[in-house]
Amino acid sequence: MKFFSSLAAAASLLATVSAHGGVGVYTIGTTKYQGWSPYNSASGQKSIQRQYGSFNPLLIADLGTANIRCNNDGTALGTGVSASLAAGDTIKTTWTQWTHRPAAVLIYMAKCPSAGCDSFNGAGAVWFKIDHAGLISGTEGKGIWAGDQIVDTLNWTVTIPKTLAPGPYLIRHELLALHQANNPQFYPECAQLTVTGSGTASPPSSLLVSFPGAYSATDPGINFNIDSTAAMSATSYPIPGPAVWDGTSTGGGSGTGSGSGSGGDAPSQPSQPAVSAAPATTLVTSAAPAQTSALSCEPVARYGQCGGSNYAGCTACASGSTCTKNGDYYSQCM
Ligand SMILES: *[C@@H]1O[C@H](CO)[C@@H](O)[C@H](O)[C@H]1NC(C)=O
Ligand SMILES: [Cu+2]
Repeated sequence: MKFFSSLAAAASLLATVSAHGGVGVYTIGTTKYQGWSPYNSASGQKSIQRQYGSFNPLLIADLGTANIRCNNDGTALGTGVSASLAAGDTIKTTWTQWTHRPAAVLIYMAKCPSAGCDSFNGAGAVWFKIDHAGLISGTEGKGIWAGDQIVDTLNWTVTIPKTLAPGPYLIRHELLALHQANNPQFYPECAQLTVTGSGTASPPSSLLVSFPGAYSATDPGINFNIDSTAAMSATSYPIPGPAVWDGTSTGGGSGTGSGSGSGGDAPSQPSQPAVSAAPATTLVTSAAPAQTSALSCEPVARYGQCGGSNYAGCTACASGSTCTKNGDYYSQCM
């Protein structure tokens, strides 16, 4: 029954990877920077993105570990590459894949030592939040989340505060998936930036947090049950971590708190395109059904896995998408 066993293997592999993703590309102006390829050998890879090991989520049990900083390995150092941009510029991140609609987007930065980010592991109360978005409209249980935009477009755009003092910074993009009751999934990833410009601002110490440390398993946005009765009527979601730094209050000031756990829900940036409630299947365009009849397997839907050296499933993509290599171990219909 080789057919069935390989089908089952393919199905379980798909179940493992299809839901998760990482930032595959950072776009700054017209320049695209490739993210780390977690399914490729680390040896010889160069990326502005810090090394990580898989598309799998971190869980509550990982909150106290350094992995929560920049995924696993959370203390891995840089590979000598950083992206230059001016304060006030935007960064668009494109995830490789994403299927969890109830999810928050949280974006942090940390100033690196003046020598650069390469040898800085991000430890200490150095992180400040520059953007976050959670529930966009409706109720927690049935509403539209920031994760809907990631599912529908795979993109998020953030603006570097234009008052930010120049220098080397890490930027940490995090997706927080909330689809499982009381079992949040964290997908943090870090990249190295060189910020230019004539800004002089830095956030006050009251808004600086550390990873681990910024989140607690008891934070209401983390100890969260999307299936609860309360979630069916609650129209705001308490995003974990500090308030977003608006770029005006500056460091060295009168910070008093620890900076963590305020659950600040500052308005998210208005620059994001509106998200719609359309199901993910609308992304699969149905153009020419021509060659499918010649295939002996069911074509893989967009964003599904279609190749990789340990992959045993169908290598054809549904019409409208093409199989795109993302390292030797992972190809995806895009
Ligand atoms: C997402 O960003 C990529 C890369 O810039 C772009 O090609 C694509 O059109 C964007 N998708 C949407 C839906 O905006
Ligand atoms: Cu997932």
